Amino acid sequence: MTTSISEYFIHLVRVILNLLTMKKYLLFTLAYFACAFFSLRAQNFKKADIRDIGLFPQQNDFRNTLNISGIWKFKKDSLGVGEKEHWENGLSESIPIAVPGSWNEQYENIRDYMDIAWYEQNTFIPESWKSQKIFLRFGSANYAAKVWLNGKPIGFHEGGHLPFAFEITNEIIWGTPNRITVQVENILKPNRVPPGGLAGGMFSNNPPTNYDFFPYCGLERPVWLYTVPQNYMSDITVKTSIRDNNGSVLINVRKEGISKQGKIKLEGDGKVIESSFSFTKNDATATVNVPGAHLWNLNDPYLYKLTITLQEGKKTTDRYIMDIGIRTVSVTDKHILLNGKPVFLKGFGKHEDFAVFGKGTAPPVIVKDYSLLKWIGANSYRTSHYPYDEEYMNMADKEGILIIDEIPAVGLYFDNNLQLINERKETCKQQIHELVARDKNHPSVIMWSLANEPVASRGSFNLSNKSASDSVSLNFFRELFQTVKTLDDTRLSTIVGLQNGPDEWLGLSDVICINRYYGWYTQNGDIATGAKKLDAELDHLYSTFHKPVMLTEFGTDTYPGMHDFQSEMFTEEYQVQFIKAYLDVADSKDFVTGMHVWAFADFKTAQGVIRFGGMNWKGVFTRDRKPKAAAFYLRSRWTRQ
Ligand code: GCB
Repeated sequence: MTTSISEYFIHLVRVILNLLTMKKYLLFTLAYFACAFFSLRAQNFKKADIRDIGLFPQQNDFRNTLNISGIWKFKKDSLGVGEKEHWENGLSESIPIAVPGSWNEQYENIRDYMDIAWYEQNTFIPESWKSQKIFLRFGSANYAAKVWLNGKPIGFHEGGHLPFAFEITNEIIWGTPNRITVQVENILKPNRVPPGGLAGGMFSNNPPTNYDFFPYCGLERPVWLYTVPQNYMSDITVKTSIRDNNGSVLINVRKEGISKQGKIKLEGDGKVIESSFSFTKNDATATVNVPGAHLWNLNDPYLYKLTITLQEGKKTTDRYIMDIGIRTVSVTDKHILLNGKPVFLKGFGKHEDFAVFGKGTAPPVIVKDYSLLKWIGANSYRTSHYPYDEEYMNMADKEGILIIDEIPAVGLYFDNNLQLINERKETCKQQIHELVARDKNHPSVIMWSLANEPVASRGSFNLSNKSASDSVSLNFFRELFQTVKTLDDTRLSTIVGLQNGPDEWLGLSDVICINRYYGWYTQNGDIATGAKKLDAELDHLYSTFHKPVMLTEFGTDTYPGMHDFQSEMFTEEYQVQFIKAYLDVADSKDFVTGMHVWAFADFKTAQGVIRFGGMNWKGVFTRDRKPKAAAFYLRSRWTRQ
């Protein structure tokens, strides 16, 4: 067969076209694999597993801990180039930053920086840890965090005030420092909890939060390395009940690995009670009866020492020790009951907030706050508006202070954007799971708070009940209540309602919790009329719901040192008169089960016209914990026999 020149030419063109198409495919294939490679890399950021936060790191004969808080390296990433430039391989041109601590207060020019920043710390891992499983745990990272170890992606977590941990055993390099890199991102966004990045609204302010406290960010709680044995307890849940004089302690143990049995030792009141358990799959349950139990109470917060061990025959292979309180919490139509007896909650809504520390864990402030709570005669507080550092919870157990434990669901609103609403709902549910996992064994925690002041629509104090009764918002809250009740049937739960806010959601709560400011935000300067409005509303709420009612907030901005003879807003006298009027109204109603003054101490907010100097001045103590006149007034009233 002969080939003409023209045929040859056509063939050549075809070959070239084929090659070009192949090249196109080649390029396409290369691009595909590159994308797959990078997305695989992204997938390597494992979502933090809730099962890793149940047990706080513990140093004992089977477990080790190393607190790696201190001065870390820090670098802003306002252009968002860190990941592309692989900052996880070492931070250049960094500045020092304290961990724990909010970054906003540590330099004069990053107060309002709400974006991405990188942290780095380098540390050896002790040789003696080699045979164990090793975890890296963050008390919190506000708001979202990605973690690398020695340049390898380890995991991510979202949500600003709860702990997360990752196992890092296989990524450790022995005999040389290991580089821990954390990218923290705190862009204020409407789909987050709490929501931010919204213009206008009730808190038309800067930075644009949808809530009334400064959106501090960074690694705000301690960072730990810790170990557990290869076969270990990953969680312990303790529930207590009382019949007559006798206590009953129901213990659930969850394990990882091959252990089949364990032992329980409960020590207290001069007695030791021992018991044992066997696992079915990974879970074991045991009940310890405590005849004549020494109950955990407000004036006598008695704690038993509970030791749980895993056993292989006679050999102990893991141990966890915790303090537990035997007590019950319940509710009638008028009262909260502690150990079957009515308890009236006296105390405050608080904040984690202090100069320079921001929202960073500050142990001297924690101790000081408990000493002031005791001094003033308070018996309780609410962790408004997010979970606090774990040391607050440990102290509450020891000091006999009752806690209303709140998830960060402040500033929720229901517009027509279903997608945003659903994203926030899923985040709230995750936060409930994490909070219960973290705090379920604290006798001090008596109630879960699932939201503070949700509104039907943003932007006004005139909130229509119509949109609150729609199925979207009602189902939203029903789901949150269902979630918490399924996880914990031993405590109460509530959502905190806003003044002029809708009633519909309140009925889902075990205790009707409301924040009221008649005589402050409304009825300005007129405490007497404000108190009358409160009186009428309390009666209305009780006759509607037949449930105990509690004021979770009431107070006035009070500039320390400002005085007058006649009632005048912002003076110390006005704060005293306002608090007195509200407490008097509450005393006249047998269904009011608690009064929490807003707030314990002055605290930093975003800037706006109602926040002079970027501060909320409703503290009964100043930000540096000095008493205003109201502190002495409350002490005289709350310590009276
Ligand atoms: C509220 C909020 C709280 C505010 C307070 C106030 O109702 O729950 O976060 O700080 O009022 O002082 O306006």
